[in-house]
Amino acid sequence: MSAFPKDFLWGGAVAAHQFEGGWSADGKGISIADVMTAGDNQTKRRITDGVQPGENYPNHDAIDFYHRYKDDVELFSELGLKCFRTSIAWSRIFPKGDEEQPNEKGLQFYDDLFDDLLAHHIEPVITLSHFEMPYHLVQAYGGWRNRKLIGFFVKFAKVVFDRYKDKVKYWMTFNEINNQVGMLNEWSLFTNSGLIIHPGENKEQAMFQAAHYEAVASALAVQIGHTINSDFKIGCMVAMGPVYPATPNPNDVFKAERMMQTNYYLADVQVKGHYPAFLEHYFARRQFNLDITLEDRDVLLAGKVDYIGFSYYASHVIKAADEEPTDFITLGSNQEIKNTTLHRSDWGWEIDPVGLRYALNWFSDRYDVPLFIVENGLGAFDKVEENGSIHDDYRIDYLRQHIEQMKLAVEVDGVKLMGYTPWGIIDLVSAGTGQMEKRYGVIYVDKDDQGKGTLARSKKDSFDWFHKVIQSNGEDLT
Ligand code: P53
Repeated sequence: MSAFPKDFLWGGAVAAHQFEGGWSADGKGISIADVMTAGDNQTKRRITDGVQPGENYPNHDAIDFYHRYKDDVELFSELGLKCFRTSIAWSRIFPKGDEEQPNEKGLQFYDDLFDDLLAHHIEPVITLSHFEMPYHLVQAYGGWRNRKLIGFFVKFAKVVFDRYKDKVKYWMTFNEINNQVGMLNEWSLFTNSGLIIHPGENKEQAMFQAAHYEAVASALAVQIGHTINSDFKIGCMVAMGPVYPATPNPNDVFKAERMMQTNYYLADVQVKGHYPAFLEHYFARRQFNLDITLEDRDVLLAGKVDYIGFSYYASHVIKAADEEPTDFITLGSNQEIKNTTLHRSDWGWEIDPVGLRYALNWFSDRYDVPLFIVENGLGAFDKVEENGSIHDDYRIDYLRQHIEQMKLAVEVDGVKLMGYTPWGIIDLVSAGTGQMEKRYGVIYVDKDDQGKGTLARSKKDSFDWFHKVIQSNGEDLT
């Protein structure tokens, strides 16, 4: 008997802008991902003022799934996936974001894709907004700092809920909605919310305003979705990076607790339907001028999500500064230190399988809704051998160790878990760095950081391994 229920959703995860390509195909508009250049471990991605000639925009062509989806779905089927998590590129449906009528060709693409997945018995799991809002909404409205964005998003949600109501059951509203809170940097404000901070503007206030409008939009989408099809399961999606104290010094322990709040405050808002007390108090103390109305509060309460989707890659270790008063967010004083008990990926992300069990228990203790691990994985350089094979035992080890801990959480700790979709099941463009060579996939794609390659797909050793894991419902991890 398996520890996992028989309908456990083994799958793979991606996001439209990171793998579809076809950035201007069939009427698609420019998205915020289309104005981000390639970077690497040392070089940050730049946000350009519109699409500029001569720049390298890796998301424009990505891995060209848009034109190759049939072959790729065949591979997913061979892998044995029960579900496939992707997003709907908002700018395929509403190219500028504020149109009256949706773009039929964009809608048709996802009809064809979902039909194809369903024909292969693969359940689509769909994120509505995954770092890819129409760029026009940034230019004309200032992104999510503008309340009008709620209306545009809700319209988009309604159109796709209506259209795919008989094809898609599992939805999520905003991908890693809390990244902007935890990172509070130029990249996260732009990718999460389309915010470009004006000189002199209080970026923390702008971010909380944007996150609030997103939470309201999410709650409205949940309500509308449930009226369109009462079987819909609509979740939130948060990035979970457990924060450990550097020492048993109570100041470090409390600082770590404060940093944890950045992980979960938006889960509180979306699962419980209201802001946590520490944050209401923080807003007042900081004298933020936030547009949060009584009607908004009713909406939040009426639009609670059905489950928590979350990403888990790594944990963090935090040290309190001596003279610093510990508060919810302390700008520019992020004393993250290395965890000497763990190994790191080539990109410096700490590898902590037990942290996944910790995260599952943490969520399960705080919230009474099922959980869904919708991202987890190892970004690594892969080497293609002379004969074309790729021996990615490091990736197999990573996934195996995380699945072992996930299993303990289910079997021993009683965590209610819906499924597991490793990130970037097919190699794709990294969100953080814009690289192709930060690879997560069990399927290799022949393309490098300069954009060169045949785009041919091939199976890594992890492909057969993961296939066996799925076939045995998580029992055979050898
Ligand atoms: P990449 C951190 C930094 C950037 C994006 O990340 C992140 C995280 C993790 O919290 O978010 C997710 O590609 C995101 C995906 C992304 C994946 O992590 O920088 O939802 O879009 O690709 C992995 O290695």
